[in-house]
Amino acid sequence: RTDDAEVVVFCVPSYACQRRTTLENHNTILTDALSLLAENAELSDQEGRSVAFRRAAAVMKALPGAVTGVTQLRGLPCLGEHSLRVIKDILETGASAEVESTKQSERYKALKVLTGIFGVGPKTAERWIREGIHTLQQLQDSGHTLNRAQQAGLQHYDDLNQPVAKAEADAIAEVVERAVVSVSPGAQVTLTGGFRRGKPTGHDVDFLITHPEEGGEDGLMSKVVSRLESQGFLLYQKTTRNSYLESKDGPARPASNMDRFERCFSIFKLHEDEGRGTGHPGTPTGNTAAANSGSPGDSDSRSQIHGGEQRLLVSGEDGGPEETKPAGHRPWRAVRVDLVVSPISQFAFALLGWTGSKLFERELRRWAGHEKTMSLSSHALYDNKQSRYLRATSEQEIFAHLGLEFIPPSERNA
Ligand code: DCP
Ligand code: MG
Repeated sequence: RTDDAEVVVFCVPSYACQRRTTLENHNTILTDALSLLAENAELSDQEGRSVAFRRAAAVMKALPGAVTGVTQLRGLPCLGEHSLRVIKDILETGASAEVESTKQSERYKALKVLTGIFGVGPKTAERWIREGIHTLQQLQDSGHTLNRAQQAGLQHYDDLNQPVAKAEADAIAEVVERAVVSVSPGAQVTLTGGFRRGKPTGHDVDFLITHPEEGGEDGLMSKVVSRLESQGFLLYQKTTRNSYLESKDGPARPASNMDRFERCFSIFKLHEDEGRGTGHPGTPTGNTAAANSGSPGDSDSRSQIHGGEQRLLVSGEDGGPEETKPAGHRPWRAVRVDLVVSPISQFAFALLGWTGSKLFERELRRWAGHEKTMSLSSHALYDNKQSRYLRATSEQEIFAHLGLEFIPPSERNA
């Protein structure tokens, strides 16, 4: 009882969208552990479990200080029995046996390796694992036919599993902006996703494109993609049409949180000299490139089956003088880039929906549905009681409609 009086008891609201979660995390050991269990559950098609662990991790991320004992957690939301046990084990013994054994399990490792291939989701990975495929080499030897995305994913495996730095995102932003403005002078490009939240790195770069005149965005995506393609910036791209108003076109689609904007999933070819005002798009300058050493994508771990990239190097296709470059060096790297086009009337919703984090988005929708009887998507906010759409031209207005305090992007890192 005397101990209790001195314990700092934390207190946070239960929805992540009611909290300010910065990148400053005082409990990384606990959140890494819970996130790993969340990831493992997600990869194993156990969504409920995954979300429970993610919510628990998000609560720990939002705490203003490091947790030292379980008594501090009394009354905190979203900490189920399982998450509490993991936290307790770590606080008391320094580790969680469940987390450690998951991390070391063949199944988890194989799921990570295989879903690390762009174009491979948990279901495909699971199927391959059941056939005994655990490594990239085994996958190649299996003779499985890979689709175009997966082939590109395999070809650029190392690059795409290398975090993207903010400076690289900025360089790509310049290229994308130039392309967008050249095909539609009034159009606007916004960096979204993790980089808009202030993250120093990301797994991809996300852009939202719009035009100040409603309808001005029509046909924009295909023009931008053609432009980037003709400039040699796209190693891979797949564009999906806007299907928001097209449900009559095909069989009824399953209910999904996926939004229906025109979207381009791409793999970008980022040149070392891009974004520094020296390079001309699509014409890699070998000499400039050769003068630079150690590109972020130039890791020594390039191994196993990634012969595709190596062979390009040997051919000297992008190269400067061979003898001035270390073996295996090439002046570009592959980066995942997502482009989304939204009409201006939906821009605020699209911006809010594409800024994340994923859990923050999920919690916003849960708040809207459960606490406000509203439906929020990346297109609109519908008030089910008033039976009408609520307009908004800024994120601030959307938070206000939802009865939430405005949380800026840098505090949406739940
Ligand atoms: N998003 C979403 N639903 C999808 C895809 C994305 O709500 N089906 C939103 C939430 C994400 C944002 O878009 O925060 C961008 O998606 P990413 O997967 O790129 O996530 P982040 O940018 O947050 O993370 P990372 O830094 O790993 O790229
Ligand atoms: Mg992203």
